[in-house]
Amino acid sequence: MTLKIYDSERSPNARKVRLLAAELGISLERIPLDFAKGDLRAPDYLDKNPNGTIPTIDDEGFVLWESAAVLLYLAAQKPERDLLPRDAKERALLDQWMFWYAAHVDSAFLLLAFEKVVKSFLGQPNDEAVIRAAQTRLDRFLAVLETQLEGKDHVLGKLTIADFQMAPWFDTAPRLGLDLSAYPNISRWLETLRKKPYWSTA
Ligand SMILES: N[C@@H](CCC(=O)N[C@@H](CS)C(=O)NCC(=O)O)C(=O)O
Repeated sequence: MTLKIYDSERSPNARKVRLLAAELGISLERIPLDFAKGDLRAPDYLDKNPNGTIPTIDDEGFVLWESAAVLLYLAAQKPERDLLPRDAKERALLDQWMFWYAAHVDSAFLLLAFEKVVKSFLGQPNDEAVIRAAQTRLDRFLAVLETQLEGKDHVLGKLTIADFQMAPWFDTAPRLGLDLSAYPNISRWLETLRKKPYWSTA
């Protein structure tokens, strides 16, 4: 199986997929796209992913975008690794945290990254109101994750794809000006994941 990923070193959303693929031993053919050169707006790419975002995967002609959907797809290729619970209630809890993160946290991280990283790269001024709104949302919802991680090594206790969905944005926290010291459980969880041999290279 040759699984292509349309990718960028700079993208935490693409990194979610690279990290999970490394954990599962799935090899990826990486196709790097350059934001600055307009690769994400090229007609050929928009045919694959009309959102013009990354990641997108192409598995022998099966094209899939949205990082959470890609994580679910990859984990389903290796059921024996048990990163996607089979028990209905455990699976429902996984879905709860995956949807929760996508709705509340991922979107706030994306806004912060756009304001603090992309705009400075483009030489555009920051919108302080957007930064404050993203920060307020993170303050609210990171407290929920902090409580969830109390006494646990992983979001659902044992390793699941929820960890891969969430951790890459936290790894970029310093670049976004986000101080994680107020979140000892999140910081501990991140340190546990960072011990994985592929974590710094995937
Ligand atoms: N919800 C999407 C978000 C994808 C996304 O926004 N990716 C960023 C990179 S981390 C991107 O492609 N940004 C370019 C743009 O919005 O034009 C996912 O999880 O895949």
